[in-house]
Amino acid sequence: MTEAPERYVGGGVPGKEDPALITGHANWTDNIKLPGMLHIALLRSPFAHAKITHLDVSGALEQPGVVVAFTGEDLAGEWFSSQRSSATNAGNPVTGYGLNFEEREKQGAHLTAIEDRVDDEDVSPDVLRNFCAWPVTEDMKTPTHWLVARDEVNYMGEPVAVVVATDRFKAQDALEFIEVDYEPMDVVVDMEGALAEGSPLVHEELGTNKSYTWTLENGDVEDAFNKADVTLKERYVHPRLISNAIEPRATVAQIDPASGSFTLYSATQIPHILKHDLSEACGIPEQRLRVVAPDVGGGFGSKLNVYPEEALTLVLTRKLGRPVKWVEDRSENYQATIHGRGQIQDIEMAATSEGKILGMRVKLLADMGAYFQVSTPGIPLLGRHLYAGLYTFEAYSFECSGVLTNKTPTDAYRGAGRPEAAYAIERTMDSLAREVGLDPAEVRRRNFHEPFDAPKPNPAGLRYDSGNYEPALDKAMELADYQGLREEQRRRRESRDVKQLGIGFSCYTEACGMAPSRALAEIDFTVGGWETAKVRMLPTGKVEVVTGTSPHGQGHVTSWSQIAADALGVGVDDVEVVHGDTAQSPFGRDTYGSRSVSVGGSAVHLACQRVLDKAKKIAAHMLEAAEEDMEFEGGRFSVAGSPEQSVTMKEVAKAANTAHDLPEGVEPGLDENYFFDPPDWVFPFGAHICVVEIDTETGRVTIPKYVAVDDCGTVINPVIVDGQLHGGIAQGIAEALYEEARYDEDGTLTTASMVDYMIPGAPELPSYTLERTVTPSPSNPLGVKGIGEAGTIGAPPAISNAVIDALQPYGVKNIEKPASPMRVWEAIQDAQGQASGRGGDR
Ligand code: MCN
Repeated sequence: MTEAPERYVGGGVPGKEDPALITGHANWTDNIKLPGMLHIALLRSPFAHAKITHLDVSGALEQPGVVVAFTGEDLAGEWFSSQRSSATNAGNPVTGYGLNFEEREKQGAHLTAIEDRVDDEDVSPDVLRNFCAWPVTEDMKTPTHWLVARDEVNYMGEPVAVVVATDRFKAQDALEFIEVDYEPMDVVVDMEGALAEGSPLVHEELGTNKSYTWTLENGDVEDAFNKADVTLKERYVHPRLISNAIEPRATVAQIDPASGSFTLYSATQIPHILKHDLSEACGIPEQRLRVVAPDVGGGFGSKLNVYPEEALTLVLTRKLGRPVKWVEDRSENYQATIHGRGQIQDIEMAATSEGKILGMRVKLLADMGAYFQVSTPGIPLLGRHLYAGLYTFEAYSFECSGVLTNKTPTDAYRGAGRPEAAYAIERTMDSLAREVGLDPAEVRRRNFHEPFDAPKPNPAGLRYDSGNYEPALDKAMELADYQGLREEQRRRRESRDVKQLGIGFSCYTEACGMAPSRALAEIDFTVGGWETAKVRMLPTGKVEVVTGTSPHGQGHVTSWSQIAADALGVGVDDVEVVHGDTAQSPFGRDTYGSRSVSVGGSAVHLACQRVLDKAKKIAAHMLEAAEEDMEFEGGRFSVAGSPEQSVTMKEVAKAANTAHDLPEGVEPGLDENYFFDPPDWVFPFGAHICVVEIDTETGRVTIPKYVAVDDCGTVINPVIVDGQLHGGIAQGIAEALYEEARYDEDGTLTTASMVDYMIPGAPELPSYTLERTVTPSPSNPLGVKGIGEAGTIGAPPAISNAVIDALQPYGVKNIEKPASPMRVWEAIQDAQGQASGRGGDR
């Protein structure tokens, strides 16, 4: 056993999983090669809205290496059928379908005839409505979503047909030989247009493009506005974003014909949710489906989903009896993996002339795209209570309408609903500061909640766990040298420097670790908020931690090892962390919403406590002492007052395992489980200050300084936390200055590749100054709050505020995201034009 330091938690233990990931030894889904494996490629619609009038896949069948091809109509009977599971149960699932694969392959036959196709009437409408786990209102309109289109396509990139071949490239090449005719239909792209009288409909059968309207009111908003000295009205538009994980999606499905069991490997964030949903969708008994998330190269929310391709590989392996693989290419990633954001916000604020907020009205339009994925309708609502930010005031109202459009479905992208909320309130705070003539830091201070260490409701009625906001702001201002920056700004303004300086603040909070489960029921989220951990002390004193979380870049192996090593008094390298395989961790709620440390890390800690409690009983028995007299330190139990009477954890583990002499009633083994369902969410917060330099001749924005002081409660691993902030802030900078998924009026994604979709690289990013304050959370035993999304939530408003601040001499009030050189330059030209009476000519 390695010598354990006093405490690992809080130390920068080097990433245990990193060497494999950065030296080419990771096990990506695309590395999986199974004997007899087939590959699929999907024909995708080039139209955003069209009827399929003719579709014939037979041409593809004649191409080299092609085994079979299917239309959506062919596969319609594969989904959501209760009969399907009984068919699978009835002996060999391959022959159960009457498909003798070898024979068909020899004949090169077209397997479109499916004997037991299920009639539409037999398909439960509820499950057919897709994988959506979040019906947000009772009257929400949910489009029917066939995983491969049947007679109509509703966004560019929607799957229309699938080719199965002996290699990926042959499958891809054969797509060209599929005959398909489309009859284009009117396209709905813009949300306000979608809601206008007489707009074409995305889904005729729904009779409207509005899926739902969700409202909330807390306090007397009318009164707040009536008595206000100052009222503000702002509009912010959040373009769609594409998550661009380094590893695109990939999936391999394998059937074991002998047992009728299935294994699905997927580059997913959610193996457990996937297992449940696919078992229902494909009619595979849950106990016969194992889902494995091997090493996963990032997700940023986009892999928190259940996708048609995962279901397709599964039903095709069932049909064909051979392993089936699909690997996404980058253009598919742009068109057919969910997009994030896509909101129009109308924000009103009422305040006194001293800058004290009285009330807020928030009205959103949220772009759902053409169909619902797992959380599509709920994502904008994740921000519903957070538009109040860190501030206290009397009255708040919120309304959000989900709008269907002929575009790729939206869903969670890093922050998911919370960045939009933080952006709106923090931009509005700067507007308020300008309106009442206060420094932006001062206006925030005047509205902060007083420090609190027990749950306290915010103006929207949501309880924050703990908070102390001013120290973070003070620290950030000190690190940024705020006074010095303002002086430098004044100097540049006075000298009409070409490069103007802007200083932007963002004091954000966010909500992580959605819980407890019964509260999720109240917000209609149909999954639980708990997490589980199993901790086993092996006979040699080593430790195995099985977690229900599923890391894809967040370093859980390292963090969970630190937590377990501290709790059990072993070395960090004595702990093995197992994750991402439903056969090893049958229960879990996976990784998203920066929930893993507060819920999953806490579950590890609590399972360790159970191991410790049992070990203590055994140690007391070994030492012939009372259990109450046992002390535990540095991996050793000793008797209080007689430290020489002691046994090590390793000795206890061995005794527990041999079970030769255990106390009466104590079971052998040290193997404990914990399901942790936290009492509440956690609310990290922080203060970010961004300094921008704007070249007023070109509109180019650069960031010479970025300071972030974040508070995520107790820190488990400062190096990982800094890494999460680096990545998160980089994505925030991307959102504020570079990235935007754009569609033309025909619903064609015009930023459909990395050439057109501007992802910033290292040269565009600054070196960050990071600091922390620590306000422990009362919602979990570790006192931790999440950090995985904090940077992405805190950064965009700080950057946009800095851009607007730099352009104050020109009177610019708003520039839509991303503040590209063209937009900034145009705003300057417009302002100058107006100043010289030339306004309105561009
Ligand atoms: N941590 C810590 N101390 C704290 C808080 C967190 O040491 N007080 C550590 C944790 O132990 C964990 C890491 O920071 O190792 C992140 O923990 P947490 O904040 O709980 O977030 P999750 O692990 O649940 O990760 C999800 C979050 C989300 S929602 C997105 S999106 C995201 C993100 O994490 N996507 C990522 N970070 C990402 N990082 C990478 N590399 N790739 C992605 O796709």
